[in-house]
Amino acid sequence: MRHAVFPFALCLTACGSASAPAPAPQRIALTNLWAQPMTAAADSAAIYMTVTATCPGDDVLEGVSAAAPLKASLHDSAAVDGALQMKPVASIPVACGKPVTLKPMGQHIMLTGIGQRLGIGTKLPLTLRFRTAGEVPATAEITSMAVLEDVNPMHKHMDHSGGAMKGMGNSH
Ligand SMILES: [Cu+2]
Repeated sequence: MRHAVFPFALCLTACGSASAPAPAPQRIALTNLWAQPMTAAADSAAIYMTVTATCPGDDVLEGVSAAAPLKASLHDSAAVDGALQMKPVASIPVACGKPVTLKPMGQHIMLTGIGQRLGIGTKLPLTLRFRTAGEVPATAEITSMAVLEDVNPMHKHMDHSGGAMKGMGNSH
């Protein structure tokens, strides 16, 4: 009668966890993903999205990574003396049921180390790390070539490079 036992044995390994009640897992929804270059050279990008955590239970976006040699980090922006400045932040809280929107002039994900000029349609894969939900993969696409002005004085040395003027846009 081994053939009658066999399916049961299969289920012990494949279905065993079904009987163990577990709390509903935290779920994270990422919507409206998009990105734009952050410098005139268009070799770094800011990534934006709306992050929603399901209830119950709040979550915290604690980190982000991208495939080497790209570097991804969480950033916030503030206007200081009329100029936009960005600084790294350790985490971004996401209260359950209250979407958090990463957007220009605000919180965003910074991607550097790209090493080539980005264009419309470039896809940027990332992994977001949440305290409760764990790792959540995401892909943002470059949909705007507008470059925020006065992002960071250290970027100005790139302005002389070929093609940079196109990236600066038509300010008039
Ligand atoms: Cu930034």
